[in-house]
Amino acid sequence: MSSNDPDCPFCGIVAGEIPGRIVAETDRTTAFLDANPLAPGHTLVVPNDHHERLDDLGEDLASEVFATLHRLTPAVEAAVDADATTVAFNNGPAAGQEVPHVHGHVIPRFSDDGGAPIHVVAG
Ligand code: D5M
Repeated sequence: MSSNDPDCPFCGIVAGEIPGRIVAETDRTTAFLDANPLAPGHTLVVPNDHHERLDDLGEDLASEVFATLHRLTPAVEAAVDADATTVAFNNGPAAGQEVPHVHGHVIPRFSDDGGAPIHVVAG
């Protein structure tokens, strides 16, 4: 059984009701390109079920989200010939989380991009 929020854009992408550039899927997770990328190849990984915060996930689902991030990160890096990646979650509105559906950011980094910490805040 999956839980879905009709007002959530990421639930819409997972359900195929909102256009999304999906790059990977497992039974319980989906990865798609960020619509407002901080670097070429910026990808988001979400649990298919709607949960607002990381701490709302059961340990099994949290592990599956991390496993997808773990597999995807080198693939994203290779796809855009990046030198590194920033992998991050904004967990709650005070941390800059704008879409209330858990998502991990995979942001390609390049040796000439300055190496500054990225503040993963939309807008
Ligand atoms: O990051 C939310 C991220 O989600 C931000 O980088 C833009 C992205 N976003 C918002 N709507 C969409 C859709 N429809 N497709 C793809 N990407 C999207 P946060 O950590 O919540 O600040």
